Amino acid sequence: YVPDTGPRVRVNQVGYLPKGPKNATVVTAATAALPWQLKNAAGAVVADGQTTPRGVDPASGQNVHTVDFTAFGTAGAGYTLTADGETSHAFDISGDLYGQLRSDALQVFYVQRSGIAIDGNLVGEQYARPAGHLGVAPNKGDTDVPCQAGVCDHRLDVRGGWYDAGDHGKYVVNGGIATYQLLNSFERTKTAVTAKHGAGLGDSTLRVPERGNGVPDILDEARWELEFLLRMQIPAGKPLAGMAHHKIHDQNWTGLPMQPEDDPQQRELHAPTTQATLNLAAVAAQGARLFAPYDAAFAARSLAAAKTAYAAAKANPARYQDPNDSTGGGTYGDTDATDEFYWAAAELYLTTGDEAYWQEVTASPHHTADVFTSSGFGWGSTAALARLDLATVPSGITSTERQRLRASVTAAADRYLATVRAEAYGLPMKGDAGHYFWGANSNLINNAVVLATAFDLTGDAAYKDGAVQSMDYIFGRNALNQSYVTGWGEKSSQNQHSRIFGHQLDESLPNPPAGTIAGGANAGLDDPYAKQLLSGCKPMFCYVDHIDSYATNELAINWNSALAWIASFLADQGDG
Ligand code: 9MR
Repeated sequence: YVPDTGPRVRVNQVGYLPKGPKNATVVTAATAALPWQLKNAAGAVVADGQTTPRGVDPASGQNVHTVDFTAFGTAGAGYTLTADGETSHAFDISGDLYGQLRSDALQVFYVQRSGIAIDGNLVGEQYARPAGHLGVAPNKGDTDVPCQAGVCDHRLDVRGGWYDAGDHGKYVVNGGIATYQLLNSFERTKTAVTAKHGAGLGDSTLRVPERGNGVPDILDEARWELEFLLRMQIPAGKPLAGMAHHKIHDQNWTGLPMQPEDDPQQRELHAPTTQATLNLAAVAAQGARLFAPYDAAFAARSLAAAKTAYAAAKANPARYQDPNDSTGGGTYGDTDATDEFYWAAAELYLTTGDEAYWQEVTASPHHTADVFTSSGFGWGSTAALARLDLATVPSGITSTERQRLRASVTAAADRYLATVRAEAYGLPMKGDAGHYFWGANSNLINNAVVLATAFDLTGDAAYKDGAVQSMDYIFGRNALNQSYVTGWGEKSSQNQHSRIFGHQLDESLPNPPAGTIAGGANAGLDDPYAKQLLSGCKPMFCYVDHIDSYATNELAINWNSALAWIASFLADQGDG
């Protein structure tokens, strides 16, 4: 199988910010420097120079050169870059490049909502659908869900929330990080100098049915999941009260495509876990401080649930998810809850200022550890979420301590910058197979989030440029010449694994909407379709835009939350 990778000059197909970094990669057999030319839409050469030979790139196996045309900053549409007789896809240079991406990345959460009809007036008629999983036949529904055999005797109403990904499962662990990233995108606007006080995330800015209710739209979207997470908590009086069920999904896997309202399977609650309980504690605490100005009662309810959850986790510190619990839904298994304890304690401290939670924070082994790994944070490694909030959210932390926390963020950012510079495709992810795993597009974006946060903390433009440049990979500056975000770039992913958006299987159904990011290249080839098609692939080639390849081409809320966060940051950099 030889993928069509188009022109050998690889650019960010969306484009470049006028004052931002502008880099490209050329795939060539040449070993000596080559001339390059930047042309405007009329074909006139507006800049030129010499490439920098980079040798063989381990991630792609290709001999490559890089081009740096940062010095050219004239806004316009339809630029192309030519080198070695090849001309890149066309791209823009514009300060307004990413404004719409913020809104597109966030509309994906709305179309993933469970338990509510999707309004075509908001997102387009092709995405309109009836509410799913409300107990209307053939659904068994999420309104009165029993536990798996032997797990519990109660039933819960766990309607709402977002479908996790291409499946119809709802997982507290993954809902946690996704909700955190939406809430954090909003919280950032309170302190980040470039965030322009939440422009683009406020009321009536996004495609949500709650627009116009006086609450910032991104909080409305996050609340849809937060309410679901609160419903997953075991009520007082029941065994393990205060703990959160790990997940709820179908008894057996359903096929593709499958609309939520057509799902006939029995839904079941799975055993509570320490990690799920701490995810709930963390985001309910975080939500409590952010909702306080808009809905004091909801904020109080969230905070109470967070405190109860934290106490329940302390009493049950090692109830881990069964690694074999993968029939009908994913596992989200994790055998270390210390990072979730750190995260939950940090959020509870930041919301309450309570000394007891600060003691929990400082007692955590993560508090003095380096929490930023080269692989980036994700659903199973959440200590970085705590650290980023401790470093950015105003609190009573002493200035010496805050300085230490902030220095840990900039030290990590320095390492990611070094990787961006070392990688011939300019991404903050190292080039060996071990870094290209399931969903790694989100991990590399999360490294860009750390770079962006370092910029917010210091104002040092090198960090901003590193974050901006990191996204070139996502939008097409890669071995496959592939933009991983639907509708963004000349050649973008569109057949992400999804039961709802199954156009590739049924033409009457739409593709995922604009702003949907694919999991990305995964050297693990963890699905049969990728395995048979791509065996032997170099890491950056281990991707196919086919609906069957769930391990390289699924959509997921925790991946889109990373995109939404960075999109909001990028949109704020406008003319920067
Ligand atoms: O994103 C998850 C990835 O980190 C794991 O390696 C993978 C296998 O356990 O599962 C991914 O999560 C999937 C979840 O289990 C079920 N819904 C779809 C998720 C995205 O593929």
